[in-house]
Amino acid sequence: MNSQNSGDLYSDPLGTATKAAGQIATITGVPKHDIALVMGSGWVGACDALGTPTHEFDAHDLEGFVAPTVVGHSGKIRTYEMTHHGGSIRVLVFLGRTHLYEGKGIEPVVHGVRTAVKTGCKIIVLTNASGAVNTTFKVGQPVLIRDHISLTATSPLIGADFVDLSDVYSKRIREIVKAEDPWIEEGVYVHFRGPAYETPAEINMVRTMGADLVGMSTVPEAIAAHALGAEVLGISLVTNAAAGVTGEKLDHKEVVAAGLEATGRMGTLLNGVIPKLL
Ligand code: 8IG
Repeated sequence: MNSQNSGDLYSDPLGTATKAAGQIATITGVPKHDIALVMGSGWVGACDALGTPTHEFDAHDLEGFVAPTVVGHSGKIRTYEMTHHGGSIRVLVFLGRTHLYEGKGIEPVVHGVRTAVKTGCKIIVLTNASGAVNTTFKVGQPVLIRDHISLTATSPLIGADFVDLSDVYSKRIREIVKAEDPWIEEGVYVHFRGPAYETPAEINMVRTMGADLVGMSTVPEAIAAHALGAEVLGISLVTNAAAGVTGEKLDHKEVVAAGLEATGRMGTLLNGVIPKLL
């Protein structure tokens, strides 16, 4: 992040996002993007299926972006041009994200999606890796996020912004994905702050609550994007059974490995779905 501007993100998050969006337009020469993708752990390789990016640059060169600290989150931004029915679709891709557990507050966590909306994106695709709370889910399986449970006691929204969250993960878009991949399952994603994984007791608690997937991201971004009027698609790649399910310990290296293994299938899914979303 450009340090003389770091205060702006916290005091004026939307103004900072607007400035960053202007910088993206200048760097890429693309005045308006249509769809943004946030590539979570294990998903970065999947965007190679979208073709050759027309531009790639470092997020932290833009107003308000912090350098990423997690393995598998490079902090690069790419722009792709895809076509559908002869028309051109501009896709903005964030390789990696900032998480609440990094301790910088919630503003950096949602700055990417806010910037994407300010570049013109009306659809935000949020990908992540997660642990399976639902014991029928298998490692390497993509799951459509149908709804979420937030257990972080924080929100990207401040003040009397009483946003309706009954269709955050757009039903319209979920139907398009299911038409593309009829076997894809849906689930409820629960957000814990981390960085520690859960205890087996916590996993049993959230299973009782109706959760299918557990992770440390996506929920604040979905809320921030929805509050700005964007439609959200959330897809989670199951990379481990949640704590206590198999009796094995959880290890971030396994998460990255499971993601690498699923790269091809996730790429095909994104490449098929993205042109149909607009
Ligand atoms: I990948 O089991 C991944 N991310 N909180 N718990 C939480 N986050 C995760 C998990 C998990 N697996």
